[in-house]
Amino acid sequence: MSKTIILSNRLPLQINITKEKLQVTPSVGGLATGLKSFHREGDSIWIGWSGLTEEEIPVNLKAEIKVRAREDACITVSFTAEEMDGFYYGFSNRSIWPLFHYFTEYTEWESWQWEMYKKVNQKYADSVIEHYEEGDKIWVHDYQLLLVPNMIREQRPNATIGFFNHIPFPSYEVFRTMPWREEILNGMLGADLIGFHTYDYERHFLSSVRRILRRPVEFNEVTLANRVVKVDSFPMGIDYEKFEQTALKHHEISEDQETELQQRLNFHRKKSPDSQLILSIDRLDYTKGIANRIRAFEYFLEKYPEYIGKVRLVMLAVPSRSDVPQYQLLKKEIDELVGRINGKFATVSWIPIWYFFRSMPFENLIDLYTSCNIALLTPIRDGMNLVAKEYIATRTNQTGVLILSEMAGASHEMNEALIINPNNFEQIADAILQAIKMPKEEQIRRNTLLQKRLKRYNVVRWATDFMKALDKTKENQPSFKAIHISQEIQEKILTSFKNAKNRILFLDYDGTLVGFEDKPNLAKPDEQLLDLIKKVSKIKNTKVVLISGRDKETLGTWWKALPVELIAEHGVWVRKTGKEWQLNEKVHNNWMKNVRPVVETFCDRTPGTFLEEKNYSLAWHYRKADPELGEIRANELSNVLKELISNHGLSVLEGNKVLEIKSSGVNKGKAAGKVLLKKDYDFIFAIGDDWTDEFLFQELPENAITVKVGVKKTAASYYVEDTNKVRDLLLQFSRVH
Ligand code: ADQ
Repeated sequence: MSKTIILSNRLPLQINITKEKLQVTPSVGGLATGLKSFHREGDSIWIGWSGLTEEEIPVNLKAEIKVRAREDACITVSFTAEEMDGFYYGFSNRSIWPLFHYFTEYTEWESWQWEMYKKVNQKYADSVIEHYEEGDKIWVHDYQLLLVPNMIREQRPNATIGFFNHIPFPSYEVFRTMPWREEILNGMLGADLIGFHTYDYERHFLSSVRRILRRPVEFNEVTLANRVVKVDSFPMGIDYEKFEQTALKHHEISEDQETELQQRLNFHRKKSPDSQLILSIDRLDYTKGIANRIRAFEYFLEKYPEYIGKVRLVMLAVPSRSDVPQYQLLKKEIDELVGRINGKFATVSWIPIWYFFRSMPFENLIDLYTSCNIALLTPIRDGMNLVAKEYIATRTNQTGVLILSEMAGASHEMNEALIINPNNFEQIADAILQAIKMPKEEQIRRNTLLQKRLKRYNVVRWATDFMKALDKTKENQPSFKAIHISQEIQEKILTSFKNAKNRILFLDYDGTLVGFEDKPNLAKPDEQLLDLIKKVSKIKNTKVVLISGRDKETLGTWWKALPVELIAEHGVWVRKTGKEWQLNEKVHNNWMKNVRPVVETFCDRTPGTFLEEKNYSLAWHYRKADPELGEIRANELSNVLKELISNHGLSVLEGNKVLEIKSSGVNKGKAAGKVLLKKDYDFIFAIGDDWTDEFLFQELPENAITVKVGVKKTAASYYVEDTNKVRDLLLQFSRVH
């Protein structure tokens, strides 16, 4: 039976060795906590790092670790300390993490760390391959493994691969600063489905793909040479029931069963019943805005001194990544801040901040969530922030106020919280005041709505939705009617080529025989291509027709010496083999004087675009423009032109990064039809890459072999990936005879 392979940097369990004995504890952190429930309920295995380096594992415990992990359907991957240093503490946490959270001043670019990142990603990918069976689904998680999807794809081209990014994806302007940006994007695009927490992250990613890789992006789909990758947002939920049920039980336990922490909390509550506890929980990370939060709390006490002695900040910070210098500095900064503020405001019976720097067992988290009537979460950037959701889930009597940063992904779904800007102390101080004074009915009203939403979209629903969408990506792929020319199909085509008596080949030029250049005149045929076409056109009873939107002068010059027929400007001109150019259609160009100035204004307003004038058509090229602006302006120009030229027998052709205005009656299909009338061909072949070639595919008789270059919607029967494949196919033709 097929299974799901979950892959993340860390396993949901952390293995430690004390006195030669294994100790297994659950891992802390959003990903592990969230995904654990999905893993438990489904048929899946989880591959990841155990938390111990190879050096730390005594030989006699190696097997035991594997067995222990297997009990929880986990598979360990092991790394040396050096690998972890470069991959995890290095590139993951000194390059990607700060960059993706907009802390560009903290980013380091060390090529040895990048090399280690690649190496370790490859190890993870290899481990997946080792456990992969046909039909399995692979779900890769987070920023440490950005290269893995494509590494798996290279070894298992048909695998179903999903990728989810748990942290923000930064705007293009920030992402572009990364030295290995192409590699990172291509790595992620190895997946069939890429998920983010919010639409903004999705938008930023697509924008980077479009601008950096210059890949076509339509809505939320990226078209690659032979696949389409879907990108979507799936806001991660929590195991709502677990938090709700534990909180309900927590309220029922007798005093003597309470934890020590709960007893202390109760003691303080009894001593001053009007006092308020403000909770703050995070990993100790500079993105979480912990220092800002403390300063804002200080500002609150200064602005509203009547609350001195009545409000307390309960701050829990989990140690994290302590091998990275910024985290050590942050620890120092927080220690000092807490010390300074406690020193400044403390009275004999009250201190303003209770600070815990440690990981806490689950029941203590519940003690805190249920005992604090305000939660203050002020990240500067946060992919989602699950603590906000956990806090709301534990408020079983619906009281309590959540103050949440607008920079957390969770703020998009939690509008009923008090949403603040983490850099605006004034606003935070006022939000604390508002929270303290908020009537119970209002708290209940807000939390009821929040709880309803969080309960419905819990972590299992999140994971199920992602997996369903992943299945759909495979269903959607064959919606391209065209079939890929495999080795087997190629053989069949070659056989009918060989057996035919009269052959004709219609070949588009740009994007088919040659790749695109920034300027059209740079895409001249190279020697290898000229040689190849010469060979094919010399085969007996074989006619080669180059059919293009290009002007007759350029085509004529480039293909002067070859025995091929040329069709220029989409069919306006024909040059039979060895003859002069002839007008093929009755067209006029007196409309150009009215249309040219309109196109010119678009050239002026859109840097990188230019106008190409042909004899009977005008083409506006926007390949070199900023991709997003180019698309917007192309759409705008197309609409303007359609209005301008209506009833003039003209049409606007939308080609590959070009808009062309020409006579309506002229197209490649019509031109090819005329050529076919002259002779009875028993092998008709046509190949092209863009929209203008669709006329050709549609017009040709049913038995014609029509081939699209690239994966796009098409009327052609077959497709090949790129121009290299086209040349390869032509080479095979030339070798048949
Ligand atoms: P994190 O940055 O780890 O996750 P978060 O989403 O808040 O942040 O999750 C923290 C988790 O750790 C929570 O489940 C919480 O209960 C637990 N936790 C916190 N303090 C603890 C303590 N002292 N002891 C024990 N457990 C503690 C990353 C991204 C987030 C994203 C998640 C999930 O940075 O933005 O929400 O992944 O995608």
